[in-house]
Amino acid sequence: MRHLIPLTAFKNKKIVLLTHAGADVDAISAAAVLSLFLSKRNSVKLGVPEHISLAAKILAQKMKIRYSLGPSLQGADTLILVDFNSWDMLGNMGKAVKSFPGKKYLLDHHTKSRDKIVAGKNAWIEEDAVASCSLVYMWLLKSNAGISKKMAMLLAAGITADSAHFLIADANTFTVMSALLQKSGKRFSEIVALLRVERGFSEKIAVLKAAKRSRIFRLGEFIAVTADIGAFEADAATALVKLGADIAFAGNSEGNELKISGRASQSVLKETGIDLARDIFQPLGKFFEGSGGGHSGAAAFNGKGSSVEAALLKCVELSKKAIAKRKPGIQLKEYT
Ligand SMILES: [Mn+2]
Repeated sequence: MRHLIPLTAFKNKKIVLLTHAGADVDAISAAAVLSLFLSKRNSVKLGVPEHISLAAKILAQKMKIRYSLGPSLQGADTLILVDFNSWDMLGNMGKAVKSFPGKKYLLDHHTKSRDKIVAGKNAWIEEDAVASCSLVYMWLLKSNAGISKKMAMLLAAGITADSAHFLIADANTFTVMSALLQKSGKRFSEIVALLRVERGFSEKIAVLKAAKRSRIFRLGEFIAVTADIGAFEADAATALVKLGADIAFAGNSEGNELKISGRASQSVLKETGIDLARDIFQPLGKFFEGSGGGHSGAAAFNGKGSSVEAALLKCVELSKKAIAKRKPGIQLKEYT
C-alpha cells in the first residue's frame, strides 16, 4: 500500500493541519494525532473551516485538543488536509487553500471527487479505509513513530465513529482496534464514552418529524424514503434507515440554502453496488445548483435553491437509475 512521505521527514516546518468544514470525530482525531506527533519537530496549528460538529467538539474538550475555527494560513509553509478530498468540503476556506503557496498533502478515505485539491504522490486516498484514523495509524507505523496513550485513544475514537461502531468494519479494523486499545490502556466502553453526545430536544423532534413526514417509495425489492425537515438532516436520514429504509434522503431548503443528507443500508450497498456520493450527490449538481460528496453509504449535498421536494425526488430517481444497472427493469412506485 502506498502512503505519503514519512512523518519523520517533516522537520522545522510551519504546518497547518486542516480538516473539512464541520469536522467530525474521525477528522478531528486524525488531525490531532498528526499534530501530537508533528509538533515535536515542527510548529503546528490545527484548524477547522467554518464550524465543528457537536460530537467532535465534545471529544476535543475531553481530550484537550486545541484547534482554531477558520485558521489563517499566513506564515505556514506546509498544509496537510485531513479527511476530505473535494473543494466544497472546505467551506469558505477554498480560496485560502487554492492560493496557498507552500506544500500541500492530503489524506482521506472518502469517495474520490473529480475536483482534485492535491494531485499526484502527495495525495493519499484509500476509499476502502473505514476511517482517516486508520490511515494515520498506518502512517505512524510506516514512519516508525511512537504511539502515545492519548494518540491511541484518539485513533480508536475516530475508527469507532467512522465505522459506525464497527458496522462497516473488516478483519483489519479489529486488528488495528485491538492494538490501539492495548496501547491506550483503555476498555472499549471508555472509548465509547468519549463519543457520547446527549441528543438535544430539537434533534429528537426533528428526527420524529422526519418519520412523520416521510414519503415511501418502492424500488424493486428495496425501499427508499424521503423527508423534508427543518434541521438535523443527517440524523434524520440515519434514523430512517434504522426504521427500515434501504435508502433515505432528508433535506431542507431554509433561506434558499438547499441541504440534503443520504444514508444507505448495508444490504442495498452490497446487493446493488450503489454509491450515494458517486451515483446520487455528485450527479445531483447537474440538476440543482450546488455540489455533493461523501461515502457510498453516507453522503450529502449542499447548494442553493428552495425546491427541496424536487431535489429529494431527483435523489430517488437517481437511486433507481443506479440500482437498475444491476437490477434492470426495476419499477418505482410510491406508497401513499
Ligand atoms: Mn472520516
